[in-house]
Amino acid sequence: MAKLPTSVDSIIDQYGPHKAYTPKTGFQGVHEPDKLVKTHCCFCGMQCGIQLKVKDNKVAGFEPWMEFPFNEGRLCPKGVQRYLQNNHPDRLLTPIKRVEGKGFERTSWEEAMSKTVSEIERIQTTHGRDAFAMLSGVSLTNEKSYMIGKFARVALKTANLDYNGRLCMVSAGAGNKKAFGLDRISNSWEDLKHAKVIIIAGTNVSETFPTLTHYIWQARDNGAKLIVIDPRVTPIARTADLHLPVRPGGDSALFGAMLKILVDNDWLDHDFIDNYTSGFQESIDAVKDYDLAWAEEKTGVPAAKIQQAAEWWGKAKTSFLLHARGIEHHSKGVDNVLSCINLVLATGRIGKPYCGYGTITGQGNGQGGREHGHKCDQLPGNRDITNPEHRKYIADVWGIDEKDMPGKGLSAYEIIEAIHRGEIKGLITICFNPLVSLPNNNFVKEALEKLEYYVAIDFFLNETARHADIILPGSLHEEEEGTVTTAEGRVVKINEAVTPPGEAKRDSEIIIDLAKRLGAGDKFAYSKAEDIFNELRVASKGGTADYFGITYEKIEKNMGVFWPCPSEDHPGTPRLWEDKKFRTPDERAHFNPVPYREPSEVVDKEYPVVMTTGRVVSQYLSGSQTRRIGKLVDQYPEPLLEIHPKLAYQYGIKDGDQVTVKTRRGEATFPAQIVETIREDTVFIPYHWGGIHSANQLTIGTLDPVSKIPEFKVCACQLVPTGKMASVKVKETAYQSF
Ligand SMILES: Nc1nc2c(c(=O)[nH]1)N[C@H]1C(S)=C(S)[C@@H](COP(=O)(O)OP(=O)(O)OC[C@H]3O[C@@H](n4cnc5c(=O)[nH]c(N)nc54)[C@H](O)[C@@H]3O)O[C@H]1N2
Ligand SMILES: Nc1nc2c(c(=O)[nH]1)N[C@H]1C(S)=C(S)[C@@H](COP(=O)(O)OP(=O)(O)OC[C@H]3O[C@@H](n4cnc5c(=O)[nH]c(N)nc54)[C@H](O)[C@@H]3O)O[C@H]1N2
Ligand code: SF4
Ligand SMILES: [Mo]
Repeated sequence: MAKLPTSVDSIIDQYGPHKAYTPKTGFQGVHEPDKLVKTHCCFCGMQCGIQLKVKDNKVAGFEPWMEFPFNEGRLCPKGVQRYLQNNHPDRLLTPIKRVEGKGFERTSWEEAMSKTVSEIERIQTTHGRDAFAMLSGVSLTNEKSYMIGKFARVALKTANLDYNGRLCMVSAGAGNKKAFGLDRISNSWEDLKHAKVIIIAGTNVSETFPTLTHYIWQARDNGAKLIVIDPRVTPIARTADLHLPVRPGGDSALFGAMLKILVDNDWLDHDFIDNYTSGFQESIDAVKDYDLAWAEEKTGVPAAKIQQAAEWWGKAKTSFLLHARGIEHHSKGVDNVLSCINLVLATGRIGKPYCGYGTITGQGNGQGGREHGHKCDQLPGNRDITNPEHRKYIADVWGIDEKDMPGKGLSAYEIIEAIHRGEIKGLITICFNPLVSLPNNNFVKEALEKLEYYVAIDFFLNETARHADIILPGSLHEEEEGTVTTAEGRVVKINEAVTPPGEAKRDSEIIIDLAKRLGAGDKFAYSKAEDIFNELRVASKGGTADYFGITYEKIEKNMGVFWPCPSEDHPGTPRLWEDKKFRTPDERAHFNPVPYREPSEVVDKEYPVVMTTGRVVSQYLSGSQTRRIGKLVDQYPEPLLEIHPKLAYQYGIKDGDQVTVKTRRGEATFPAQIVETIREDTVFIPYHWGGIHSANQLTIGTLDPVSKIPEFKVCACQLVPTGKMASVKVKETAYQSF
């Protein structure tokens, strides 16, 4: 046995700063920190509070932040490991450039930036301004999101800016805007604890929002009935009173049939419908033929279960309906969302204590990042880039002529399609890994290879950036101050714990430098993050996402402020719609008729199995961050194909066998994990890997016509057992409960 080291320094010498471990202090307790910095987790939309331990300008561990009201110190496996990125050996420390035949070489900032600017100018002069596009991401703070929206329109002067939320919350956003005129969950999580019926549709909360399960369990302790709608018996479904194992793509039929049951039994809030909504009659006309037999056939859910769900929902005194990507990642994602909202409006359970509705926002700043002009059709405050008044207001804030502001651009996947067609020639990406995360990624790869110039800003060399000409080393979450808006609409403060290592720079410094070099320096004269936030406050003023009354001081004092917050003396709005004045033009909440549509690809003789994709607890998004963290990799090292024993038997597949999955887009091979927790006609593959392990080689690029979200959650596939065993030992279960 190796001799145990005796001092902290020798432990660090022997194992490296993050491997240091003593039985007494634990894995991360070795360093006596120089300081503890209160901030938030860099991963999902829960934005759990955490304290980072800083030693010698490095994040060396963490402590729980017990006082932060949402998570009260609780963290999930990703949250407790996130600190391992800061000093990771893969961290990009200098700009690098691709040299044909040689791979990547170190370059100077001056060369990297001047090359980038000259290529932007060359491409835009030759092919027009919109031939240079930008793709961004909402792991970035509100300040960076806002600034990137302004950068694209004022400095780069392109219409083609979009973001990774296009793959995430846009169906919910479009549904919310149609129905309520505003895009935010209606209540804070506190209200969830006291709701008597909770529907959770298409979200594996225990793995994707682990700290939220505490609230659901508290509701159950308080007597709530829990209904889970998912093709898999997810960990939360195992604790549910009712599980509806919907066939992927069937949700709007299910919700339509439930609406019909509410109407047939008069489980309706007539006062609310008559006085505060519009469009009820058209919506119920659209579902008049959706009887239980039809719904059972379309959804694969037994009629009795649909009836039971409708009855519990219909008779509930208080309720909460939550959904996430399971119902939104569809070519009818917006329809699915609207069919949920119809159930909420029919029973009038919104804008009251313990009665709430909303999507669970995915990425760390998925909420704030979708409000302040990061999207191809949007300006700050969730304003509309095609609306003349909105354009004028923002042009004035930015000090530009409204006529010089570009119009609506292409959405994320459409940008890739335009690159493929040769119309877009140049690209900047920041905080996005589209080669792993977009559907049909063989097509995405072809597109990337056609670019004349591509520059990526990231702290790791992700799969997409490998196609870049230049990569600029940006900053981690803990390396720049700012704010993010959590999934419940609470604006919280991200505090800088350390400065970027080596020659890496803060993301905002890189953007500001580029803006200066493109001749727009005077519009980006910020000296600190708070300057950007104060401009954002003014830009959002009067918009639906109004942050005007939020200041850094107020956030710190109250541990977050819920928007809308229109003035400095306003306390913020944890619960929306108490005044029943919706933000639609007629101030009513809108029902929307939802006629049922099939998914864009349905099973047939050639492709007889339904394929769906999603997440596991220990990996995050494209995996570029979590696939570098050893313990998370150990927990789930490679994607497994979840398959029901009956379907496996039909193909002669045994647990651990390698199975090739083929779709009309491509094929990939995965070890089978035989589980009884999935529908017999459906297989599930997590998508956090690139290259030959990527589930997105198989998925379909069909977009929702309104939200432009890709149909990640359903396509048709063939299964071909290869007769080989898996290369790694298959874990006993993909789930971990909390
Ligand atoms: N561990 C982990 N946590 C994360 C993330 C992560 O990558 N890893 N990402 C964050 C982000 S950005 C997001 S968007 C969220 C996503 O959070 P979720 O939406 O909870 O995650 P998914 O796994 O994409 O999908 C959820 C569920 O949808 C089900 N499903 C598939 N098809 C259908 C369908 O047609 N109808 C219904 N009703 N259900 C269906 C799947 O079986 C799956 O259990 O998670 C956030 N949190
Ligand atoms: N098949 C399938 N595909 C999916 C999904 C699915 O369920 N199924 N889900 C979709 C969803 S919901 C989402 S949100 C997308 C996400 O897809 P992506 O946005 O492509 O995934 P990320 O892993 O977040 O990629 C972000 C990159 O940003 C970098 N990054 C993170 N934080 C920062 C920062 O502060 N600054 C800088 N400069 N860089 C940063 C990371 O290192 C990483 O390389 O994937 C989508 N793709
Ligand atoms: S639940 Fe989300 S925010 Fe909280 S620790 Fe886990 S990944 Fe981080
Ligand atoms: Mo997401």
